[in-house]
Amino acid sequence: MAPSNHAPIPELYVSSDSAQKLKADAGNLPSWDLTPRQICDLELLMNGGFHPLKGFLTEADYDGVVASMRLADGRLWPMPVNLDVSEKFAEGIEPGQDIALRDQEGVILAVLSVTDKWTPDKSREAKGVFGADDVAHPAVNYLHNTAGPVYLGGPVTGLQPPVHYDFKARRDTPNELRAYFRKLNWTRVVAFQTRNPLHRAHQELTFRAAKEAQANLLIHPTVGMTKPGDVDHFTRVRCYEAVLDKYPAATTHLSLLGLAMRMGGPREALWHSMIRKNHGLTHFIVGRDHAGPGKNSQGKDFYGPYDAQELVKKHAAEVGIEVVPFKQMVYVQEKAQYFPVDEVPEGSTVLDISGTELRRRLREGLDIPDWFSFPEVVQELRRTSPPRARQGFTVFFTGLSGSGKSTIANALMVKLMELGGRPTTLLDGDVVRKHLSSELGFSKEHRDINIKRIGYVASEITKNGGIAICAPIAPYTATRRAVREMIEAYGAFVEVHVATAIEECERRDRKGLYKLAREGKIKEFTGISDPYEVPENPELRVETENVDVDNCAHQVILKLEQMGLIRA
Ligand code: PPS
Repeated sequence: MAPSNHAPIPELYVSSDSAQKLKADAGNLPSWDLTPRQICDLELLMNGGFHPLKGFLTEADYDGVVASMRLADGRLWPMPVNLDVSEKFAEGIEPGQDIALRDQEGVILAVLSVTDKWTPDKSREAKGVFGADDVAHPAVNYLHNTAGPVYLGGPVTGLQPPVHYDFKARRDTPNELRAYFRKLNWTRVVAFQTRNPLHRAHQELTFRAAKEAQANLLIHPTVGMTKPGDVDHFTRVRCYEAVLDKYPAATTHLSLLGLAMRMGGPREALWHSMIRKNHGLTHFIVGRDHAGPGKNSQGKDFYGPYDAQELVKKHAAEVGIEVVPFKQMVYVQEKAQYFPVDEVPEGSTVLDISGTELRRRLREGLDIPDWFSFPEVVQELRRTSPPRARQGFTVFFTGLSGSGKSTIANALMVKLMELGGRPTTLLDGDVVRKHLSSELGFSKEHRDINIKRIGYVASEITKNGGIAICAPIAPYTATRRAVREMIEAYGAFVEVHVATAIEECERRDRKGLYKLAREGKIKEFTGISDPYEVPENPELRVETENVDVDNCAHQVILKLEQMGLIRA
């Protein structure tokens, strides 16, 4: 258990003199450039947020955590915190060696003394930790498609915290929060974890929780990494600041937590409660579907709505924090007031706006009523989420060589330019290969790099309010999904499968490439000697046989209209 709430928690930092010396020496060590998620994890390791961990998990600790939420010595820890690296980097590292951990600018933040190196069974990890090996779960998708294949474990020596340029004054380490509570003599403090903007239901819930626990309130939003597609943290923090004056200043504090969430439901909720204990909290609110990842690939919820509450309650004594469980809050029209869903007076009218419905209203520029949120919050959200018809988006054509992608993409581009309103860029397969990817071939690795480059450029165009039309073959589902995630952070991603059959592409053979591929003169040719994974759920599938180009492009225009992206 963490030390009592007002005593300092152990950190992994050395003194600044030692840090200077270690940094000078670490210049010669092999160094690993940390990913954004690893930077979040490292910060919480170093500042005691992940107490009792003293570094990245060893293999024995990892095995225990995956199987039964326990470190090798039996202490509770529900979430793997690993340093995942590439095979290439791992080849040169042996246990017993130190490595420098650098941020994305190359600054050394810590030294890892490697004690363990292993290749994890990621399916076992997915099933054990997240309950299913299903990439519809964001953390499972991350595990399989982003995390490196080899894990390094061992103790960490902290040299300096990662630098943050935003909201500096609102970020607190566990010891800073503990000192703050000590100074104000706050002996009971309840934490509210959130990855969403605060609306009236949240305010009501937090008021009630503080009252129930007879405690002060810490609004403790996660600003590290949250679920793909969430409102970005800059907007959210502006929203939190906008409503802070609606809370009693003497008993409420706002602090930002740089945690990288996994959306792991019950295990994640338990993890959150331990992190809060480390930050000096005495109570922790767990609401409905805490850290829920959404639906699985069968369209069902990964976890029950109150599973998280149950698991946190079960371990609360061991963690040393009290759970304040909450049912979903809903608005009762007749009473003009919020109630927990199980306390609604009989026969009354319940109003609620789901997250999906809120996004729809923002997208379509529709009314968001005062009973739901605060005008200041809605104004902030509208600033960053203008209606869809004013947002950027990406149309991503995929299909075999010669399927007609480029021709349809060109026609679409002209039609969109006729409509006007947004700058439009065409990233055609051949053109990209000439300008962006001229050094790449057609191995899986090179194709993936090529598509991710296209995705990156398209995401920048989308972010800045333009239209990107992409037309590569993009044969792999996982890569297309990665691009979708990159783009959906900023606007819509419209996948269009140009479903021309291989026989027809080969019959057309406009560039004579199929003939060469059949003769073995072009290797790894998609559809002949290399795979094409057909998209399962594209936004649109167009057939090109016996349909002219104009008609195909028009189908895309209709789809864009239907999605509210253009007003033709
Ligand atoms: S990928 O897989 O998405 O990276 O491919 P892409 O960048 O779209 O490039 C496809 C164009 O390159 C030509 N070409 C090949 N295609 C597939 N396989 C092999 N081995 C190959 N070698 C060259 C081909 O002209 C493709 O253009 P399109 O417009 O698709 O016909």
